[in-house]
Amino acid sequence: MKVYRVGDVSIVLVEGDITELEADAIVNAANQYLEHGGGVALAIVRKGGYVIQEESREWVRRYGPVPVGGVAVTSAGKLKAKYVIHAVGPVYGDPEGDAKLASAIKSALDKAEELNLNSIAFPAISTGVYGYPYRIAAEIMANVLKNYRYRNVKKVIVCLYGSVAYREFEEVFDKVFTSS
Ligand code: AR6
Repeated sequence: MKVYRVGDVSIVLVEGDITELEADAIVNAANQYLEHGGGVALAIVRKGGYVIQEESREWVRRYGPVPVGGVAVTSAGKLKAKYVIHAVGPVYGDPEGDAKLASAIKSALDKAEELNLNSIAFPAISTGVYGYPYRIAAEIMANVLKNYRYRNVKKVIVCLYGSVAYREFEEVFDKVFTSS
């Protein structure tokens, strides 16, 4: 674990399973249809309960597919969190992908602020099925977290699955958060 600071906000890098974390919201790495069939999405539904999948389908029925770079919110079922914020990242190779990944992260923070939350936990969106290299995803995330205008949010957890992902994010975060 490692803690960085942006003003009075703590950015906490941890290695592990995001479904185990205590935070007001956990972010899911979702697809546009909120069909949680693999990766961290499936882990969230397995642990939190099928109610998360059902509420996700209801969200899509009501509002249509989530745009890439956008978010949707459901309850968190049996998870410790209050909400799951489903963020849709880009597939690696999308020419606008980097901007869309930044947008997905920023939109999740905006939603947390809108819900008046204190803490939020992110996985490494787009670095699994969607193929982003950890390093690029880490640079994009670090820059969004560094420049965001936080209001209520005081703690952002970034949860990496496995030591390879953790080390890559740590290297990038060390650089981005220690330079001014
Ligand atoms: N906790 C934290 N991180 C995890 C966990 C976990 N339990 N499980 C996997 N990861 P992915 P994407 C990491 O594929 O690339 C799904 O099918 C994983 O190692 O979950 O945005 C969705 O439904 C990787 O670093 O998301 C979409 O269709 C990161 O989470 C599609 O995949 C993201 O990997 C989204 O692809």
